[in-house]
Amino acid sequence: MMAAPSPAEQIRQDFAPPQADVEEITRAMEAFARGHNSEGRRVVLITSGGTKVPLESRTVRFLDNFSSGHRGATSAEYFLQAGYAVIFLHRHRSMYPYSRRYSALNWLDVLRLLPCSAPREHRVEAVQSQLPGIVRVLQDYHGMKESGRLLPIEFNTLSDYLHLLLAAARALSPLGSNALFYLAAAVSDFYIPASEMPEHKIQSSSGPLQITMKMVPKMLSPLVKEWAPKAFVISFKLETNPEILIERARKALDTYRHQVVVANVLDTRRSYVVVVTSTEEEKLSISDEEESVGVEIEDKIVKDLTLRHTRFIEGTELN
Ligand code: PAZ
Repeated sequence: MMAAPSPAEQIRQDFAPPQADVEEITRAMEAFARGHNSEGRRVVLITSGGTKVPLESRTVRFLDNFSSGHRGATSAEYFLQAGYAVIFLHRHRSMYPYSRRYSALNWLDVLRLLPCSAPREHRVEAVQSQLPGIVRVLQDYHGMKESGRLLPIEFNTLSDYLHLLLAAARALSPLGSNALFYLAAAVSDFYIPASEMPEHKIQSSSGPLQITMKMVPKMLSPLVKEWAPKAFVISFKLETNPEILIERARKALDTYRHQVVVANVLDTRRSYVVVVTSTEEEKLSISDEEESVGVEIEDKIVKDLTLRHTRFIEGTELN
């Protein structure tokens, strides 16, 4: 009997070649990680946003999910604030650190034309009252850019995501326990192998659609065991039923043997999470009062996790 392919082989065999230039991005991630590590800085890989699973190879239709990328983009800001260098692996057009605060704006409503003295010339001005907190945000954004501590990398499809996660794990592996994986993206559990996917648009004239999807290989298992075995790894678990949340988070910890699962429920994910480890369940929440003054749950999550990461590096946090 033939052995089942490893997740890395399954990705190469079953998925369309990535649209992203994985080799070039890998070199950029390696140089980024090496450079910051040599300056004594920890490096976090944040995954963020949902994934798009094509149903046809010349894709007209795809399966998507709800994730906006808010968790990943917001957490990236707090990791930068905590002194980390951040590789931000995010879905194209999902939320982005700093600009995420204004993602609901229509820019044309924020900009105003000012007449100039020269005929037919105009200047453009932003209406500051429509951009709450913009001065501070601009200062933080430009400060972060000058520091060179954010490496943004985009993915479009599930295939891109899987190839880039593998590449990122290999780039961060040499950092040992100084590397942190913060896997907040909502990744599809199902896909159609490239060899079974129709090339052209599925015709509605053929009647109701029945599709069979395969399980996406679980990347956490080889990540923890082979690709970056010394790193501090945090996965997220989302459920809609609060009653099974902790049990599912514990199951993930037992299966993959990584350090932390951050458990959250769809409807309450902005104000309540549980940080689950093999020995603890730490509940983090945002009160109405905190919310009214702009406190964000990601601030608490990142504070909690960076402390655990320090203890992990020092060997005082349970592995
Ligand atoms: O991206 P977002 O801010 O809208 O949502 C965040 C989240 C719920 C996707 C994240 O916290 C999470 O739980 N990610 C893992 C989802 C899962 O695969 O279980």
